Amino acid sequence: MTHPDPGRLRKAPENFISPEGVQTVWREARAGRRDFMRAAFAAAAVGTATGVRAQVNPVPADGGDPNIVKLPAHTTGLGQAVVTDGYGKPSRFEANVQRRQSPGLTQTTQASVSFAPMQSLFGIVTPSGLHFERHHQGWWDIDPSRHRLMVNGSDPSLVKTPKVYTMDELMRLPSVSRFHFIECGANSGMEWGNVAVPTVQYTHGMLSCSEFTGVPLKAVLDMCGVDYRRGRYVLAEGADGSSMTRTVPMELIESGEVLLAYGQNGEMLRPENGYPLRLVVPGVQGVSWVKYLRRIEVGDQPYGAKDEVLHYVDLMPSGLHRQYSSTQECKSVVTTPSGGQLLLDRGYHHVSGLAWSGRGRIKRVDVSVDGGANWRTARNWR
Ligand SMILES: Nc1nc2c(c(=O)[nH]1)N[C@H]1C(S)=C(S)[C@@H](COP(=O)(O)O)O[C@H]1N2
Ligand SMILES: [Mo]
Repeated sequence: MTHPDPGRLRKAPENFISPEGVQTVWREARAGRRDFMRAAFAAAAVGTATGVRAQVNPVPADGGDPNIVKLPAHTTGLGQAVVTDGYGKPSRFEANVQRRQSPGLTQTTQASVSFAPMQSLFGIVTPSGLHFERHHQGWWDIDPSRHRLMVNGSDPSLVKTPKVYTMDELMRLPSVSRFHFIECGANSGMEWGNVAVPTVQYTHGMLSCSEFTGVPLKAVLDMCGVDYRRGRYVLAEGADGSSMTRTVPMELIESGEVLLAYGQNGEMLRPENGYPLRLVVPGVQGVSWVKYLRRIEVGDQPYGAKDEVLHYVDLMPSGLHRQYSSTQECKSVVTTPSGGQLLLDRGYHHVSGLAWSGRGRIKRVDVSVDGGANWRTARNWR
């Protein structure tokens, strides 16, 4: 394949807007001027010359690219020692790749959301430190030696032996490691209105994907002697102050896919993502993935918790609300080039993006660059 022209791309504005710029946006948002945000970010995009991703080789007219002929310090000097940093961090040149909150979106930062920088990521895995966050009452770093998971029945006859597990007891059980995406039910809803910041981070950034490690919930319910004939629902309860509780239908658990997860991308869950224990409910909207999971109750009917009958309901075309929304439907998004990025040249541009579905594997993605008149099948990331 030949790449005729260097098709340069300018990064999305959130990668180089100044701290002062963000402050201004916050101030204006507090004053109720949401439209100002769009304008501010657009201005930031125009006002700076930095952020060009690919430089054309700056070969001087008299010849000799200094990037080749002048030996840099890293070629002639001694590098950094091992364990300069006991937990390695990204390059300083990547410091702008951050999860961010949408200025002015929520009143408090504890009941809020941060968006993953989709425009800067590759493949399907979200680095744990960039995973989106959604907290209803702030996050905690809970001492795992004092964390407990209780399993009981809404009625004593539904669970033969109710049990309380320590983390050590759960982590002794046979585990599985699987890649799953998690998406907040509100993700991409911002596109319905006037999204405050028109970049893929803020329109689709409540989506992340990790390799989760944990014990199938089914295995633990089996150990507790659950009556699966009558116990058709489970209530999952978190330990934070938000009283996050969600009903999970037993079919999902019986499929073996629902996990009591403690691992995320090869290490323990991050505190922001539910350390030391969270529920993983593949294909189901994020709110059911209860973090800081402390209790599982088996019941014979749905629970009607606030986060399923009042919040996280879907408005249907009839005007009625659907409760217990659960499956995340098939979606896709182009991450590069995307909102806020600017094509500086005609020529070769790599188009990449993501597709995901709560109903199983994505087999194929078709892409149109002319508004749907023509379609081409995309290459898979593998
Ligand atoms: N205990 C608890 N679990 C929770 C929440 C919460 O606030 N508290 N938020 C839920 C929502 S709405 C979402 S989208 C996901 C977000 O998970 P993350 O913060 O790991 O991205 O966690 C869910 N589980
Ligand atoms: Mo959510």
